[in-house]
Amino acid sequence: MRLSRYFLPVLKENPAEAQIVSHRLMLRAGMIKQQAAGIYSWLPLGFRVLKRIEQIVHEEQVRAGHIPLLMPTLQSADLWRESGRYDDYGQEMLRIKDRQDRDLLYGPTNEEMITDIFRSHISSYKDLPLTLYHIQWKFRDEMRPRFGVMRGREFLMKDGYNFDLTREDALHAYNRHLVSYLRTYERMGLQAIPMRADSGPIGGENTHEFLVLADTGESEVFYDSAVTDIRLGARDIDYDDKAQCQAVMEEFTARYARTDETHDEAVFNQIPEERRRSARGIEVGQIFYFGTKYSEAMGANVVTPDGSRVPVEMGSHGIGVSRLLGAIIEASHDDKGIIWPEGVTPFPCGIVNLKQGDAGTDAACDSLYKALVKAGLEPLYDDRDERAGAKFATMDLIGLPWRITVGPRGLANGVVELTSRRTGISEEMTADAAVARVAEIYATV
Ligand code: 5CA
Repeated sequence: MRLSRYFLPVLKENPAEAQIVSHRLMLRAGMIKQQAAGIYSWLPLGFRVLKRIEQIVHEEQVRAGHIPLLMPTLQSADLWRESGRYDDYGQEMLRIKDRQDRDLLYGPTNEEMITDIFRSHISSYKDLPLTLYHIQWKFRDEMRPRFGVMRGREFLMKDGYNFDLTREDALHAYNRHLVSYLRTYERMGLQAIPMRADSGPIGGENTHEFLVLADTGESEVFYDSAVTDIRLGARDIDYDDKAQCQAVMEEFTARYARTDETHDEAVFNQIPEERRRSARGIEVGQIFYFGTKYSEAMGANVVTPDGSRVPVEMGSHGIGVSRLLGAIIEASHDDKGIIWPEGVTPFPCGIVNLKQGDAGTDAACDSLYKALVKAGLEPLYDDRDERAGAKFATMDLIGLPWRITVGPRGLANGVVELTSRRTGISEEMTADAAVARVAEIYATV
């Protein structure tokens, strides 16, 4: 993409309405535009990151054996009357009437609808286990939408639902989700710690929230600092292996880590004092096991091997896809702008032409551009007729992890400059070597 032809409406000034750094940087980098309180348009740069995040979520869900589908944003109120949540959900639910005066709602979550799909088509244990998920817009009429995409009213969520015959199988689904979420967040360059939480309006006895530690987070959390030392890394996971998933779940949840809702001072105080931490965090996901809460209310039953009929065991599992953009920026920025982890960056690298209009640098940038595209690494090429300083400032603000700078002096020596956004370290090398290096970096992402 050539910047001269792109739509990147960066802001020079700090927008007054933004209270936290991620919101400020998303507005300044031209990623989003607010359309109403908590409702945003995703401008091209923000949209690219959103799609990258969605892609990672999809890949890790499919790897865990979960099946994608797509349910609508609008739902019939009747379904929610069956579970009893139409009245319980309160003012967060956006209620709508159609021209026939029928009650609809903009879905805040999909337990009822997925249970309806299940009961319409499945009635035997032979079709279990089954986990279905989608990535779809939700609406919650939050009392205080704020911090940009962090607490929106309209927001993108991945929500998945498992159906199992037994409690043991449903707990395996819970563990499988926990492991797949760890991998998902790590691929985005994030450490998200599973913490014991409260199940709120979703219900159920077992629930963990995934928290990214950040001073600007809305949740208050308490944990044993040892939890921050563990990583899933590249270990091989067999998602069908119950014992393995259970062992990973135990490894990541054995230590004290809780949100304020479940915090227990007496238990917390048993941790050695130097490891006790209280901090703030951003909730980027939550998993729930709630057994037969919805299946019983809505008559989603299955025939067991011995011929009896039982309500299906269920859980639901959510990732805050649009919130993740804010969380990643909170965790990865400096005073010049965003620093995207390679896994989610909108463009793998930028090209800066220091002397636009110079036949030599223009030709070198063009051939560099083509070589990167050929390697599957679409660059963002700043081909505007601007000062070098302005081009660098834009690149730093939008946070591409790698930048290749092409200038007449370097070209005279046959080199370009490859710069890491994270470390600021630059290295001179031939254009071919720079392409090879960037390709090598992304090969492992
Ligand atoms: N049905 C369950 C799981 S599928 C559910 O709705 N869970 S949830 O309420 O915890 O939401 C899942 C994730 O969506 C949260 O962890 C959070 O990351 C994200 N989320 C929730 N509310 C908002 C909001 N107002 N703005 C942005 N993201 C949100």
